[in-house]
Amino acid sequence: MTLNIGVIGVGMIGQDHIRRITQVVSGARVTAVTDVDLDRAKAIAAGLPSTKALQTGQELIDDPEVDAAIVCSWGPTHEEYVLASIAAGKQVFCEKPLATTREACERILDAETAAGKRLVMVGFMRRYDEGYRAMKAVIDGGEIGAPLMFHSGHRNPSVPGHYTSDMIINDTCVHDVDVARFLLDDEIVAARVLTARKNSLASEHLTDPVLFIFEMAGGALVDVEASINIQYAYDIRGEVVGERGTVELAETNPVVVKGSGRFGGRVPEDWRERFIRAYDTEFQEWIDAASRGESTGPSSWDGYAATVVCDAGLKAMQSGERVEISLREQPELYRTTTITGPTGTD
Ligand code: NAD
Ligand code: ISE
Repeated sequence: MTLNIGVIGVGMIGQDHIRRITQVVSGARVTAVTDVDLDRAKAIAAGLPSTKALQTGQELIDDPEVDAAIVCSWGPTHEEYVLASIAAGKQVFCEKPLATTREACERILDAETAAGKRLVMVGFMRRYDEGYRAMKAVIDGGEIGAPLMFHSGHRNPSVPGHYTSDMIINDTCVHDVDVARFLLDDEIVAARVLTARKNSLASEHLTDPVLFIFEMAGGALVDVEASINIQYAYDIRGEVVGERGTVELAETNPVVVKGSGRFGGRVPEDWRERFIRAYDTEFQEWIDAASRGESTGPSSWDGYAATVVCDAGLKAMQSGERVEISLREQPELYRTTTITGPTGTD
């Protein structure tokens, strides 16, 4: 079976996912696209075989030639399209964030729970990265003992002009929030944010860098060093310290070059390069599951938890205080697939 996909929002990552679906992974084709910038949607459709440009996201979701939707529009618009996909009974892949408020995420949880089956996957692609998957296998295998701390580094060389002061938490650190829950298989119960001396290369309105600290329900601590103007490269770091050992992400460069009395290798330029294989795997697994009418990977619950933690992080950044976090009771629908891994389906 070939899965017919409709793409809502054909900006930077929407176009990258279209390239991936049409040129890299198998089992799917893009039959429809839409964007508030309709000219952009038409231009993208014109470059693809048998793809139409539709006026609205709702029209795309209702289209009989769309089996499943991908939401790559701006964060505040995600809720509407995810809810419409659930109402239509169609599988939907939603780029992060699932939605921008706790209330919006709860409306999605309610709708999906009422539908009685998982239909939503959230684009937390780090769960598909070989490095993070290998770290998780070591932790779950018990070799390093119970995890005590997770040190995460998320360094962006620069950020686009529209990036606002909140985004270091809810656009950038949201990935560290999800990967902490994934690696440690636990929920986050409190957060605080410390700000360092400001990077003089950051725009006036941005706070950069920050240390976002989480307390996990089981007592482990997580620190996320987030930088958004580090200049030299896109550098993602991670180390879990256990009771009797550690596991950390290796460098991603395939070779080490030695010369002129030095050694070194490439550090990725941006998130597209760093996580290229993770996005490919993420899409292949989503397409395979959606073709069977199933959902896989990070769920609405994971999207909800990440949004709630980021809200708390923003409060902590503004107040300088420790902020406690509570989630609603987890519906049964999410209990078998949450946190423990991206491969479980239901
Ligand atoms: P972008 O601005 O390049 O593209 C967004 C597109 O959505 C634009 O073409 C815009 O016109 C369109 N759009 C906005 N509102 C719309 C609506 N209501 N209906 C239809 N189209 C609409 O942004 P981007 O960088 O591609 O980011 C898009 C989403 O992907 C965001 O949620 C972002 O957080 C997420 N993202 C995820 C990753 C990741 O690593 N997983 C990386 C980058 C972006
Ligand atoms: C971007 O939106 C992403 O999702 C990237 O993965 C992240 O590293 C970056 O900081 C965000 O702005």
